[in-house]
Amino acid sequence: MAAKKEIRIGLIGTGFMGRTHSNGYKRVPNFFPELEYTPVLKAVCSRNAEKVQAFADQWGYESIETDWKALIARDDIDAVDICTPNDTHAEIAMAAAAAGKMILCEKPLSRNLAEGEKMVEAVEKAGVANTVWYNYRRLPAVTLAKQIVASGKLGRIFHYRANFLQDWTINADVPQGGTGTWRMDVEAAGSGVTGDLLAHCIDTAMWINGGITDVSAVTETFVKERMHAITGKVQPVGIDDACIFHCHFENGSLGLFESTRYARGHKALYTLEINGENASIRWDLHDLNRLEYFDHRDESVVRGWRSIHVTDGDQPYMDKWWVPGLGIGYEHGFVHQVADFLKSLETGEPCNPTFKDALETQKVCEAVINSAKSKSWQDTGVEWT
Ligand code: SOE
Repeated sequence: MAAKKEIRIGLIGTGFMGRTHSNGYKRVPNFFPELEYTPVLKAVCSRNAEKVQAFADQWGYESIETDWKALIARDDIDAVDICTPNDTHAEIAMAAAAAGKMILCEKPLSRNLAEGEKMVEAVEKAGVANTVWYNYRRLPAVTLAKQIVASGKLGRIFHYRANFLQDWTINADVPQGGTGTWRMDVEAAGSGVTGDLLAHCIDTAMWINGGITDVSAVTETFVKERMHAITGKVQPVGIDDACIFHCHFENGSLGLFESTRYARGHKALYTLEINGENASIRWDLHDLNRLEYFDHRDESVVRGWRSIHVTDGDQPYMDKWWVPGLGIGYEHGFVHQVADFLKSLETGEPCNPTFKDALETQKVCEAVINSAKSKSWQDTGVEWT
């Protein structure tokens, strides 16, 4: 077998996403042995030397850095993976692009559109491979949903509906800012559920159903003040705790989206449903290997919702895993993204969503926040190809 070409990874950030991405890099060589490229866990970076060393030992990184600029300056790093809070994405990505590194950036691309635009400009000017980790696209049932819609089985699409519900911030004692709770701080995160959770739903929606042209949104911040974990002061909360918006898609269908961190009992309930003139599909993250499908053209005596267990080798990604009937999990979306990224280096095709694609999601997020503030419909300016 020909020797593999190495892609030497420099990971920045050792939180939840640092772990999911590292797991992706580690699994790929075993399950995608045909790829020309293989990831090498060269260095991991985080500010605390002791903690980052423990992370390196646990995940098998060869070395550590405590300053991301030092990591980017290294000649033995080919690709920089950004897993740090949103307020650092732009600075790190622009420096990495200037240094000629490939970039894999955790979602959302940026805190806002202006930052995102600079990031897109930077990677395009540098001509470096880039991708954004919108991981749910690469769960087999979601990829299958995309393929079914693209095949035309649903006919004309009327409705796209998505929810992303959580309940972890109901307690007013949850602080804002700092490790683990930076998502609560508007300075670090850019927005609340809109950028953190609805961004996933928007990315999947536009991928499957095309561009979102205009939006009308309401947001709410239920707990108005929280202590800041870094300053220790009680400060106004600037993020949206909940957001509901409706919209038009370019194809004439209507969209309805809801996200909140105040839905008691829901930890990460991402659901989507698409209704077309002939057929409908729906999916639920809590039962992620299943895609439900209803086809009105079925003979009436057997017509009904089919529950498709997406575990067959003919279905997306499933030839890589076990045998039909045996499902996979949340973490596999990240494994698939690593594999697709490496494959894109072989083919020269972009690994979607690229920074440019993710900027379109950013445009919708920005229009949603502006709509809620101005209590008016907002055009998104999305250019979806
Ligand atoms: C927030 O709790 C969060 O971890 C998001 O940041 C992720 O993107 C989402 O996939 C799960 O929930």
